[in-house]
Formats: sequence, structure tokens, C-alpha cells
Amino acid sequence: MDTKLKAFMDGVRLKNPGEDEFLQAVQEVVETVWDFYMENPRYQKAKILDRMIEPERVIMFRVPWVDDKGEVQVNRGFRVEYNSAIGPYKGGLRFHSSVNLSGLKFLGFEQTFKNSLTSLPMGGGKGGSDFNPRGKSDMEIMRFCQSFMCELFRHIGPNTDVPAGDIGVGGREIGYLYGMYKKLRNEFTGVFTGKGREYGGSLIRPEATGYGAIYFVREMLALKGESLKGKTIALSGFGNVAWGAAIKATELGAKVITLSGPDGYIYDPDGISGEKIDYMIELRASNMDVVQPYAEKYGVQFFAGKRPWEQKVDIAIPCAIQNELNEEDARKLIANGCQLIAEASNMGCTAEAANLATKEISFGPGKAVNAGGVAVSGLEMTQNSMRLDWTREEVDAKLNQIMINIHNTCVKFGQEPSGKVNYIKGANIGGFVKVAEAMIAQGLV
Ligand code: 2IT
Repeated sequence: MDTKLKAFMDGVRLKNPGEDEFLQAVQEVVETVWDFYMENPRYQKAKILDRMIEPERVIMFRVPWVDDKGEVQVNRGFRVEYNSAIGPYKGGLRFHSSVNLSGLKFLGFEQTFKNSLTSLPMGGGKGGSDFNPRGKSDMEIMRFCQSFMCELFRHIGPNTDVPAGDIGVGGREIGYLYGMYKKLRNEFTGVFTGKGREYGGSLIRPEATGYGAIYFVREMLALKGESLKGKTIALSGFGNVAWGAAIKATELGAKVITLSGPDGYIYDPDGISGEKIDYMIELRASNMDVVQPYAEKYGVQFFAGKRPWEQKVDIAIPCAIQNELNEEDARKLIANGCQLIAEASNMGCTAEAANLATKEISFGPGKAVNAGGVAVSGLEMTQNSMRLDWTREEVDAKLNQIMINIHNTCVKFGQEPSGKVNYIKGANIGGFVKVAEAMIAQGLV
């Protein structure tokens, strides 16, 4: 490794001890943009990388609420306002027991690059809580969301910071959060995306991350002269992202044969299509966080405590959470003939798995592959500002074009002399340039 690069990363590690996920995300970006950075003295002079890895602001707060038994509960709330060089902070809220500052810093950092790739005017941010929605009643969820917003409302706004959903935060939670924001501010504004259709939400937003991921995979295959027709796909997760990906993959002629939850995975060799896809929504809405009922309902195999990467498939798309596919999984997939791994989850693969897949087969990193979600959030903001409502076809066509553009950006910055594309490098440099230029133009702020 370049000695300057090593010294830079040593400094980052010293400053952020124990923040493993954050360090993993930074390392990946720094390694891949380093040569480009070194060729641009302007960036070095302005210390752009040093500034980019530091969040502009971190907000951390207490979230007290009362459960159904009348007992007081206390959670921790966060909003990491990472970078506002190209637009208001934008990114989801995650409610999950694993949420901590390191995780949200990694997500906010990635979001900055991802949002830049969409070409829409959105900065990067992320937030959430260690609140675990599993098994909570509707009233408990509402009380928690209201308490969370009682602090967050003073830090956000349609031109300041625009949150959305992520793991554990779907339409129901957005509704409760938005309702409390509106009451406290006495304003009806587009301060959230992923809103319900009745109060300013965009068509296609629930499907957007999954649809966008499949559009991106379609482009990756097309570059190699191939298509999704007849391909088998392993998906993990069973939430919004997996749902959208299953619909679009099936529509484009592929067959999705796995889904997973914290309890294990199901294997459906006939393909997860039609009413089986709708059943995913029921499973998710049950708030139990398990996929085993799918196996019971449709008479297919369930593998308790395992992940789907042991199955023979053409394409693997992690759709659940970070580091859910490791080097050994990648090895297994490749040995079984898998030709493409694409992250629909954020940093779904460990660094080792991502590097192996980049070298041996094709690998699409999350900040490019899953950018469709935030891209349609950006389109929701546009519709709210214009007081207009676009049709499904209009939103879908824009999403499709954005994913094609992101793919082109990855090829532009990531294509090697052999013709092969290093999508990690392409996405990182592509996302970096716009933010870096905006930061330089705006001076030392
Ligand atoms: O990781 C992501 O890009 C999201 N959770 C969506 C963020 C957004 O603002 O729509």
C-alpha cells in the first residue's frame, strides 16, 4: 500500500477508535479514489478527503417513551448530518437494535457519495435509533416515533435535512414521525420522503430501491452482452428492498429463489412470483421478523439459521443489512457458478467479499446499485416543491434513466484497460468528484 495512503488511514483509525463499520467504508473509498486524488493537487491542497470523512454535525439524543405495560423505556436517537455541499442532508432513519454511531457514520458517509451519483441536489445524512420494532404494538411504535420527533424536529426541514425510511422505518413510522413534525412546526412541508400517497408521497417510492437495483444489474449484464432472462437470483431479506427487487427481476424474466430473515432462509425453486411476492408484505407487516411462515405456507424448504449464499445461482443480491455476505460466502457462490453479486443493502458485503467478487466475477457496490431508493426520494421532493404528482410511468422512466446514468458513470471512472469495470472504483470516484468540486467552490466551511 502507498505509504501516504497508509499514513492517512492510520490517522483515521486513531481518530475513530472502535468504529469498525465506519473505518471499513472509509478505507474502501480512500483506496479507490487515492490515485485520482494524488493526480489532483487542488483536492489535496484543500484537504478534501480529510474534510469529507468528518461529518458536518452529529446529533445524539435521549428518546424516552412508555410501553404498553406502563413501564418507562429509554432509547438513543441520532442524526448524522454528513455533508451538505450539494444539497440538504438526505438519507434514511434506521430503527434496529444494532444502531450505533459507527454504523450511522458509515451509512451517512456512503449516502453522500450515493446521493451525488444520482445527479440530484441532495447532500448526505443518516439517522435512527437502537429501538427494536420487533414485537412492538402499533401504539408503542407511535409513542416512540413521537418522542423521537420531539427532539429531531428542531434539526430538520425541507431545505435543511430531509429524512426517509430505512431498516425498521416504513410507511407507518414515516406517518407517525411526519404527523408529529407537522404538529410541532405547524407547517405542511416535504420534510420527509417515503410519505403515504395521501399526503405527498411519490408513486414507486416503496419499490424504488429494488427496482433500481435490478435496472442496475440489467445494465451490468448488458455490458457483457447478457440479460436477466432465465437467470436465477438469490435474494436475502424480505423487506421493501427484496420485495421491489423480486417484482422487477421476475418482470424482466429472472427467477428469484431465496428470501431470508434473522431466522434463516427459504428456498423456492419454482420462483417467488405473483401472490408469493404479495405475501412478503404480509410477513413484514406481522412485525415478527421471520420468514419461516413462507416455507410452511408454500411447502418449500426452510434452512434455519443459515444464509442463502450456499445455493447455486447466477446472481446474488444481498437486500438486508451490512456485511451479510462474507468472503467464504463469495467463494461458495463463485464456485457454484455465480457470475454477479450486487449490493442492494448498504455495504452488504465485507471488504474481502467485495474485492474477491470484483476480481473473479462482477460486483456492484451498494452506493451505485441501491441508489434508486434515494433517487425517487429526490423525485418526491421535486414533486412536493412543485405541488405536483407524477404518474407511475413518469417516475419509473426517470428512475430507469438515473440508474442507466449511474451505470455509465461507473464505467467512465471504473473501466480498466482490459475492458472490465471495477464498479467500486467507478462509483467512488464518480460520487467523489461532484462533492469535492462543490466543497472547493464554497471555500473552507
Ligand atoms: O440507504 C438509503 O439510501 C435509504 N435508506 C434511502 C434514503 C432516502 O432518503 O430515501
